[in-house]
Amino acid sequence: MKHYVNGVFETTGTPFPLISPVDGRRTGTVPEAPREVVDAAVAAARAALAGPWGATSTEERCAWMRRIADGIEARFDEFVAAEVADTGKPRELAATVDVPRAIGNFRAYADLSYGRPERAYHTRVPGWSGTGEALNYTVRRPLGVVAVISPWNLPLLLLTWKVAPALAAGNAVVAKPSEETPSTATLLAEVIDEVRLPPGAFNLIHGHGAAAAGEFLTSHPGVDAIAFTGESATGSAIMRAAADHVTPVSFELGGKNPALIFADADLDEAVEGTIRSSFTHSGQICLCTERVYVQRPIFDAFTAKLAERARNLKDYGPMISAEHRDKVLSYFRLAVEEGATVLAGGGAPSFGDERDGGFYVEPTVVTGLPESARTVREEVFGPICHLAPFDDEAEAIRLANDSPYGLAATVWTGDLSRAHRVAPRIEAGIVWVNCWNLRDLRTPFGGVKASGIGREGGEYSLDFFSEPVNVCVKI
Ligand code: NAD
Ligand code: 6OD
Repeated sequence: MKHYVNGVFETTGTPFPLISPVDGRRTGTVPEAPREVVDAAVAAARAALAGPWGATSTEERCAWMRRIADGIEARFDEFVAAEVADTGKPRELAATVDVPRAIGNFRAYADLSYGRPERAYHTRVPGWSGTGEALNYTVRRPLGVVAVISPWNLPLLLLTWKVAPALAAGNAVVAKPSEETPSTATLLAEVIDEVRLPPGAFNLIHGHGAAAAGEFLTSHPGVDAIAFTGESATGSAIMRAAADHVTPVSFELGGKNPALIFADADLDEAVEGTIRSSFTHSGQICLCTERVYVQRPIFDAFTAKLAERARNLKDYGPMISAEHRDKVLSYFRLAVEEGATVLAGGGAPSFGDERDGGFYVEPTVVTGLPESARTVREEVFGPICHLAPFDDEAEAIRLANDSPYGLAATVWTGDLSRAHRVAPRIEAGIVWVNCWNLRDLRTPFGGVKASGIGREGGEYSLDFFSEPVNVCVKI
C-alpha cells in the first residue's frame, strides 16, 4: 500500500500488517502516515486549489468524474478482488454492490453537479434609491480542503460516496480509508493518477484513527471540512477535534435499526427481507436490522421461519478482524447472560478448513430480552437480531423509536395506508417499506440522534461540500 500525495505515490511511515479476515494470514503491509505526511497532503490540497484544479469549470470536473468512473470500470475485476481480499465478503456482494456503486457514485455526481441550478431573485424595494430593484443571485463555491474518513465495511462504496461529490463541487480532498481496508482506496488513487487529475486535488493517506493519521487530519488547522462515516463514539471524538477550528462536519454514524413486521405483511417476503437486512455482509452494514418487532398473531410463525433460514445460511463472510469477532461473540454471550433464548447460531462456526483461522461468527437469532437489555440497545455490527412481539401500530412505533440511534428502519405491511401512517413517525433518516437498502443516489441519506449529523446523497452532498454566496446587484 502507498500514500498518494501531490500526485506521487510514497511509503513514508512505519509499516503495519494487513491481515486477511478469511484465514487470519498476513496479506501485505500498510505505511502508517506520520504527521509530516498528513501535513504534506493538506498542503498539496491547498496548493491544488490555488492552481489548475481550483480553476476548473463544473463541466471539466464532471468530465474528470466520468473518466474516474471509466477507470474503475476498466479495472473492475481488480477492484472486486481487492475488496474481497480486504473484507472477506462474498465475491458476489463486491461485484454487484461495492464496485458498481463506486462507479455509480462518480457518474451520479457528474450528472447531479452538471445539472445543478443556481438561484436568482429579482428584488423590488419600493422607495429604495433609483429603480428600487436589484438582482440577487446565489453561486456556490467549494469549501476548500476536505478530509474524508471512511470505515471498513463498504470501503470503496463509502469512500467514493464522499470523494465524488467533494471533487465534483471543486474541493481538494485528503482521504483516509480504514486501516483494515486500504486496498481499493489505493487502487482508486492509481485510477485517479492514470486519468491525470491535477496533482493535489485528491490525496490518500493510510493509517489508524485515534492519536494517528485520522486524528492528525481531523484536528488539522488546514482542513476546511470533515466528512466522516463510522462509529458514533468516533464521531464524538472527531467533533471534539473539529471544535478547535470550528470545522464543519458531515457524520454518518452507527445504528440499531428496527424492522416492524405487521400481521398483514406477506410472511415469506418479510422473512426473506429480514434475512437480507439482518445478515447481508454478516450484519456489517450500518443499515442492517438488529431489532425485529413482529405483530403478535404472526410472531411464532415468523420467528420459526426466520430462525430456520438463519440456521441454513451458508455463504457468509467473516467479521473484519479478530478484535471485532471477539466483540460480536461477547454480545452473543451477553445476550444469554441477559436471559435470551438463542434460536439460531450463537457462536463461532467450525469449517474444517483454512477459514477456521479466520474471524467467522454464526448468523444468530435471539428472542426473549427486555427492551432495556444491552443487546437490544447497543449496536453490535454483526449478524445478530433480536425478535420481540408487539400488539398495535402505536406500540410498534414506540418500540422502534426507543433507541439512542435513528439511522434506518424497515416496515413490512400489506396495507398501504398503514405504511404511509407509520413511516413518517419513525425517528430515522431512512425508512424502507417492503424492501431494504434499495438506493437512489438522489435521495437524502443519513441519521438522526446518535446516527449522524446532516444528510448526504444527491443535492444534499453537493450542499455540504459547497457554500452559497449571495451576490446582490443593484439594477
Ligand atoms: P470507526 O469509527 O472505528 O472507524 C472509521 C474511520 O475513522 C476509520 O478510518 C478510522 O481509522 C477512523 N478513526 C477512528 N478513530 C478516529 C479518530 N479519533 N480521529 C479520526 N479518525 C478516526 O468505524 P468502523 O469500525 O471502521 O466502522 C463501523 C462503524 O461505522 C459502525 O458503527 C457502523 O454503524 C458505522 N457506519 C455507519 C455508516 C452510515 O452511513 N451511517 C456507514 C458505515 C458504517
Ligand atoms: O448506500 C449508501 O449510499 C450508503 N451510504 C450506505 C451506507 C452503508 C453503511 O454501512
